[in-house]
Amino acid sequence: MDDLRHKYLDLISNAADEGALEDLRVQAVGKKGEISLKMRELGKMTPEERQVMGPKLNALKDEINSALAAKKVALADAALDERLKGEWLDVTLAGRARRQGTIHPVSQVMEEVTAIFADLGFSVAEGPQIETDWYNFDALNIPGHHPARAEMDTFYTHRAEGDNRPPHVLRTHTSPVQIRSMEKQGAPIRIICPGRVYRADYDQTHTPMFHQVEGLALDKDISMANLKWVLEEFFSAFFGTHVETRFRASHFPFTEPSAEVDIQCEWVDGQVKVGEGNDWLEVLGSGMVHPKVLEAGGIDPNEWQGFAFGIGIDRLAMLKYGIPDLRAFFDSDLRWLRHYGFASLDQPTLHGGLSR
Ligand code: 2NL
Repeated sequence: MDDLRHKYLDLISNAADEGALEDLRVQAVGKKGEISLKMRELGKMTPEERQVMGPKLNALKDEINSALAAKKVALADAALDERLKGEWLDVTLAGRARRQGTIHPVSQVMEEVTAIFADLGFSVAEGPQIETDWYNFDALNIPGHHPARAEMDTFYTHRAEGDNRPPHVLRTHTSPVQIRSMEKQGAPIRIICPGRVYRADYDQTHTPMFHQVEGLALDKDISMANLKWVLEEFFSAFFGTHVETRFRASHFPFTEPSAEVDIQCEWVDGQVKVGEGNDWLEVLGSGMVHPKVLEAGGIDPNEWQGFAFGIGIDRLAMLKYGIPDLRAFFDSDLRWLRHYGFASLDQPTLHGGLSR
């Protein structure tokens, strides 16, 4: 009995893993194990022998089972310790530095423009970039033979062969958003419509996609005088200095009368400076909304009138932030974006002087 006891307690304490431990269990207390065989021999003993040997064998079996169970727990603990050592990780270490992205000058200027016009009582309206030719042209009093409709300027979508409906177009201005807004909310209305527009044109100063913001104000008695005040207020806030405007008579199909608007500027060392000075820079088109356009938007031109204007956001960004080349705007060159981009938390507010 003592030999058996020492043998198995030794083997158990030296078992290397759970597999070895299971082999030992089978070998000692399994059905055909050494201890089990001894217990079977009890039957051949005298009752007196049995009375002594029975309890001793039972006690030995219990002791071995306990040793097996204790060793199993010890092995599992050791395995866990080993894993924890290998997988240990210092969660208090500083993270790997990652470069922050920047806000594109176009996005920055859109936010600035939106903030200024919000202060003047205009809300923002948005609409689809793929339009029907009615919203993009007809509703704006641009007839079928007008040069703006010429294939070279407008991107047309594809129609299946035999489908003779007029194709959709990539909007060439954000005016369709204003037609949709007039239809939806009627007059009075004061909105600006910023967004992407598309024209088939690519050179030093034109990209096939660019950004525009149009404005629309309709009420009972809105005049060109209100337009001039709103635009001077806008440019002065945007450039952070008093800016005079000059209106020159012009022509657009969607306004009557129409005016092109110049802002006061000055050339210093080959660079244009807005405000002050005696030079003029053309920056936008505007006018009183044409009665036919009001009608297209479901508004009675005998009751309502107002102004509209359109201005290029990309060029505003170039002017304000001294960016020389328009095409670089859309190259996604990270060096350019880091140089001309804005910190994401440096958002424009009127009380913060818009930026910087
Ligand atoms: C430009 C400047 C302009 C408008 C856009 C407009 C929109 C509606 C009605 C009337 Cl819904 N006008 N927008 C007005 C004048 C000029 O864009 O230089 N365009 C060629």
